Amino acid sequence: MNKIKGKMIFLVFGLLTLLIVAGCGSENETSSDDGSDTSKNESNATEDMNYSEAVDYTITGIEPGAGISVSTEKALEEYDSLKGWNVMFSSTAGLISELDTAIENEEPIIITGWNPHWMFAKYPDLKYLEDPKGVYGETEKIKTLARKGLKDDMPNAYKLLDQFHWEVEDMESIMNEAQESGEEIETIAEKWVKENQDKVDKWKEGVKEVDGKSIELISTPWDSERASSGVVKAVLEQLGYDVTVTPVDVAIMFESIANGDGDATLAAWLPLTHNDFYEKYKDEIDDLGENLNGAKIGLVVPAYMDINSIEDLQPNE
Ligand code: PBE
Repeated sequence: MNKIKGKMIFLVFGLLTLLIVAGCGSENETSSDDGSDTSKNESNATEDMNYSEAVDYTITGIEPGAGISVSTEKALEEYDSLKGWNVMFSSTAGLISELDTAIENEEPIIITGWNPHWMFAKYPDLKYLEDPKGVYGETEKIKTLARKGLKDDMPNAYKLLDQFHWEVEDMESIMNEAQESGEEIETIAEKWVKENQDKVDKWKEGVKEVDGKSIELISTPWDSERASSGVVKAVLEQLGYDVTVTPVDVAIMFESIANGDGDATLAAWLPLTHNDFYEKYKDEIDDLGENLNGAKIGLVVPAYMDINSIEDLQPNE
């Protein structure tokens, strides 16, 4: 796997996005200073407008290469209420730190949010904004994909990957425990495997042990995928495999499974989040189906914000 290439592409992406965001910012700067509107506190509609103004027509996001960031850029095009808005890209850590500050001060904030994630355990009063245009889809599945040929080359690893399926609660228990204890997700994932050997044994049904074969799982940097890759790594190790987990940008993940650089991934969010990538590469990959059902992405706000839908927001005009 060419990690440098992954990083380069990521950097170029980031730089481009910065330029675009900077460009939009300066265009819109002068548009909000015309209002000495005295009727401001009278209706909900005006209150809603204040939220949009108060967040500076900006959605707080994560990495530009994430599926949820791509969907958010589509939302900005599709919703009249998001005309002239910006996305501030950063990382999960950046997003959580902005959210932390906002909640501490009861200030409005609109983030790109997703499940499974511990943000909903740490801040139980978060809510998804309704998405009447369905830009963020409904319930998502997380799928396992393998390179073509893995089935013949490593039938036992393939069978294990094919039989790996768990519940949202399983994944969340690992993420929450890691977040609360401050330990690495991979450490908690290993522990989870030992403590849930009954579930693990079902995935291993009919799978034979091997002697030191190497396998590379391609993953993404998010906690949900650190949990699933950590768990499957530990199980494959029980079976005698030598396992590498390589976290990359979503685009690189799909590319490397398609061209055979990586063996498999447990990290494809579909039918919507990673659909652009899936469509591009689907003929060159082996789709092993879902490993988890019940994921979700969307725009998320603290419950103290008195809005329910993306359409309650106001364009930046
Ligand atoms: N996520 C978590 C990723 C997939 C896993 C929703 C932030 C994304 O591509 O958007």
